[in-house]
Amino acid sequence: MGLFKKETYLTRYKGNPIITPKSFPYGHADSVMNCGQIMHEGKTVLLLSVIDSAKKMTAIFYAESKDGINFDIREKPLITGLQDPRFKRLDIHVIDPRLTKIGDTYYIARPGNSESGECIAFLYRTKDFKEVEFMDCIALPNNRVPSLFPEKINGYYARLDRPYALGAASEKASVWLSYSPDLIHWGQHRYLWSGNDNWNWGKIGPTPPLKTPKGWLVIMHGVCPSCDGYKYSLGAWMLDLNDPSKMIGRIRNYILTPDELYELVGNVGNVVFACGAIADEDKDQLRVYYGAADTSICLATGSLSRIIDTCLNEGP
Ligand code: BMA
Repeated sequence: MGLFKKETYLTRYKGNPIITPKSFPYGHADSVMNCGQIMHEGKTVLLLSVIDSAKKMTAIFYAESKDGINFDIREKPLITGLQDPRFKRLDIHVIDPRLTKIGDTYYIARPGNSESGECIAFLYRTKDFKEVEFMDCIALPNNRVPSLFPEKINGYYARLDRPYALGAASEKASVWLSYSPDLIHWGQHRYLWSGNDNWNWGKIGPTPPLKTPKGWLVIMHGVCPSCDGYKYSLGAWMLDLNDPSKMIGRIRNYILTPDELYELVGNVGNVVFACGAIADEDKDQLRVYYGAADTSICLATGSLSRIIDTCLNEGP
């Protein structure tokens, strides 16, 4: 065993990337990237962020797959920029959807543009991924990663987010927990964590927590600034089931970091970015569909129990 031990919590699918701008069937796209993800009627559903920079066009497209590898993308976008008089600034930030099922309803939270600042958070709901209803703006600027829990906790809806990270490494970007009686009005805010490992000290961001018997598993991104920009990696945390303000474990190392050419080079190089993950408990498998270099979609899988147990063994 050498000094530099290789730890592989997630293994890349050998056919990566699985969706690229070139394979996008409906006209030109610069990026088909960061996606919400969930199982729906036995199929894997991805909500894709699609960007055409020349036209300043961003939209979220629905894709589904029976085998989790080959996806059919629906032609009509599921979500486009808001045309709502209450939000007057051009809404061109229709990316990074985070998807959570609560009861029989799917909720989609995404960043949007407001007249007062860069990013606010918009919430939508749907039961069938055909009709989507815009609910409201659920966070003040600059908060772009609202991640809903899949059930109420102690009678309240719950979410993780990261307020006030303006992107600069000097901003301390911490993750907070909030509660709500109705998904619109949020309060009881609790500080959770700021990144302080060498791969995530610049900025961190959560994804919708996955319920496991041992706690809430949260896949997060972490940013390490360098003289050449930022490096985005992925990590894992465990939160207490009854009181998710208590972190009960986290893997100190990343679980995936840019290493392959399609992660190192692209619209924004050195990026692996997840908006969620899917837990296949019967197979003891965690699937993460992640955006690579802000250009394409890739898949990586790992042992669910190994990730959970490593979090717990390494402690809070
Ligand atoms: C983040 C988000 C992501 C993007 C990442 C890397 O701030 O904007 O959509 O993947 O930066 O560029």
